[in-house]
Amino acid sequence: MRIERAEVLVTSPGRNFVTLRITTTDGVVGLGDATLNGRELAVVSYLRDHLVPLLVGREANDIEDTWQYLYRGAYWRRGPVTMSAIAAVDMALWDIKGKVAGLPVYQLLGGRSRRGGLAYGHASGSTLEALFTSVRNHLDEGFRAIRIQTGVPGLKKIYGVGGDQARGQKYDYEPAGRTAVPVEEDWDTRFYLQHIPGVFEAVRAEFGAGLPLLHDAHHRLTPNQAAQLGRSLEPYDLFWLEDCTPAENQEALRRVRAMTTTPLAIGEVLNSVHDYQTLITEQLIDYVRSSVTHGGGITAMRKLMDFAAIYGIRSGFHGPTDISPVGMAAALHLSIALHNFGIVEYMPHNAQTLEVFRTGYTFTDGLLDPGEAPGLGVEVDDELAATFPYTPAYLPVNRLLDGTVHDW
Ligand code: EZ4
Ligand code: CO
Repeated sequence: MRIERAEVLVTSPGRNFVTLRITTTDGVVGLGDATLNGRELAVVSYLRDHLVPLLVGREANDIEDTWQYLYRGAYWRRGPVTMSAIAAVDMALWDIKGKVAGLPVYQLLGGRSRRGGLAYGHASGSTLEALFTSVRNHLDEGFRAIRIQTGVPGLKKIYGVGGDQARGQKYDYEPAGRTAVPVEEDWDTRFYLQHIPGVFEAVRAEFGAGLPLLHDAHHRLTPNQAAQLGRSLEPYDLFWLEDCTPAENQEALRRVRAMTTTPLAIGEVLNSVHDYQTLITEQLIDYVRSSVTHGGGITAMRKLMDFAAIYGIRSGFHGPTDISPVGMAAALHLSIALHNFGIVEYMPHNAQTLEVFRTGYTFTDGLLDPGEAPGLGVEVDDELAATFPYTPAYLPVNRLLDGTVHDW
């Protein structure tokens, strides 16, 4: 069974998604997600101009060989563009293998390790009252673990805070703005560090000790600041503190780790096992945060998670709306199969996206399940996809109050 055709679909049903579709000589179709938020067309070119011509005629069954051929064969290794493109090929080939076998992909990865994957939702509010409303909405929707992000007095617009909701409203946080240049947000670490412990104290007082709570510092702190935050949050028993320092400096986590028992997750911007080598071997983190979409696909993420398992480190795959339903499905098949699964992020896509991508995964009693359809279990509606053309959109840029560019 050879690869006959590979096409790159770009669609923007509310936000941009890049999908690779591979068709075999037997007429089997596989889908892969290659969405890289704010740099989508770079991956489109990598796929269309450089990978598709290499794929046509290759044996569709040989996933590992194709992965190595694309990774080592490029000479230029790693990086988000390369790894997202390889991920899409990898997912599409697993999708095909599952369809040919008549099995969901998780069965090919060793079968089920649990009933479902614990998912967390992302609650936010500009004020405590708005945050509580958002938490209640998530609890009503069935979430059993919740990430908490809030406005900070003195700052206008910061990471992770969407429009305030009324009770019963669906959450619609979308960081990428459909603007020609990025919107700018502001930041002051002192204001933030002074405010956040009180937020968690209030959330615990309102919602009790049992609810798993998470928080994302979005790469903004120094190791000392991260250690201070981790210590000040210890009384509130976080499930994790995410991306506390810029992820590319693995050694920075040594100091944070030595100073606090708050569990640490890192890596949504990392895309290779080598980015985690020190983090894993020195046990500096508790959760691997990469997505299957940006981490080189199921093949690469399985190896990374098996490496992490030896050190007692678990998965916490990135699952924002900029991971397409195809990428989400791939993450769920892997999550359900891994022994060292921890939690998975779930930010439901909007209705238009779920018309373009018909999914088979389910969310019940706080748990996500990839479903039993052969392959990944996601189909794309071409004609509908084509009615949503690519629209430039960018993640925000962040500045300190004096105008200095800071990590967003
Ligand atoms: O900034 O998905 O944990 N989630 C996050 C996200 C990321 C965006 C980047 O595309 O930090 O909101
Ligand atoms: Co994050």
